Amino acid sequence: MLKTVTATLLATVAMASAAAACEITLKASDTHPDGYPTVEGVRAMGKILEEKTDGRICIEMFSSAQLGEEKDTIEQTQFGVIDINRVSIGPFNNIIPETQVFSLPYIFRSVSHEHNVLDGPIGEEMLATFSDHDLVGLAFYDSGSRSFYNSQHPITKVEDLQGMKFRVMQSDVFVDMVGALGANATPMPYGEVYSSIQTGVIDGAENNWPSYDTSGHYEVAKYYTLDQHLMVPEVVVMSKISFDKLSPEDQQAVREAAAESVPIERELWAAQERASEEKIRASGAEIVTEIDKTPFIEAMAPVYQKYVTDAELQSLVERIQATE
Ligand code: GTR
Repeated sequence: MLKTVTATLLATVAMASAAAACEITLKASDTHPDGYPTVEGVRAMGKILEEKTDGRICIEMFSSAQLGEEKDTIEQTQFGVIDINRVSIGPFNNIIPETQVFSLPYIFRSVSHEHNVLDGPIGEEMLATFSDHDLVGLAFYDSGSRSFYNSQHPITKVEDLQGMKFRVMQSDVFVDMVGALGANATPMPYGEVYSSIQTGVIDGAENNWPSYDTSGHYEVAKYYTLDQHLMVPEVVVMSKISFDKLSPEDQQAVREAAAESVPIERELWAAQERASEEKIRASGAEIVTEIDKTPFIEAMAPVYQKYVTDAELQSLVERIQATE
């Protein structure tokens, strides 16, 4: 008993002194709950950052959209109210045109193709585009591929989507993507999707296995078709206002901590993807795995035409396609 009390006391003292040692606490936001790979990725970044700065700089994670839905948290990050934000690239599309290229359907051929792009010069250039928008792009995290799910019936071909209503992230690219498939898109915040499916405002949405699982959407939309139309990377950004307050050494420590958290998040991601798939399959959801993607890919031509509007974006698309 005494031993337990002593241990608890020691742990409390250790925690208090660790907290006291933090001269700067960076406020971080994520829409996902504790345990989700992106949330734990940023927490790992925080631990690395503490080590690099002898405990002077800490990260406090506000998970489960405690600080708001993604679009609002991006604004708060630009204003310096939130210091670090882990968001999908999608909600940046209407602010930073270059990010639309990473949001084009079927732009990435596979996870390894995506990693090769993100880990190379194109990834660096994409992170740099954030600096014109009061943000500092720090790192990309994995988020697998997104597919359609709905409450009505299994989708086995493009025609099955005709006239259906799908929620998309708040980005014009995704509205046009759904339109090109003959369905109707409703952009809305992630947190409103569950009740919107439940009440029939929309027929479904689209996401990866872990989000389909942890949002509970599979409970109200049990038909999931692995058409894998999108691979939208997650991104960790920092407020430029907060970043500029740090010394050059501390800025470097932040950049390194973010980079070093990438392989950790990737490992967590791979495990979570498997676990979520297993759980959802066991839940009785109807999964369409075998699907001819060619008609889906072909239907996306107008989306490329509309968004790849100048020579610069065209060259970016070509460089991505030419990456191994
Ligand atoms: C998830 C992503 C979130 C959020 C969500 C959405 O896959 O991790 O950041 O963008 O999708 O659909 O809103």
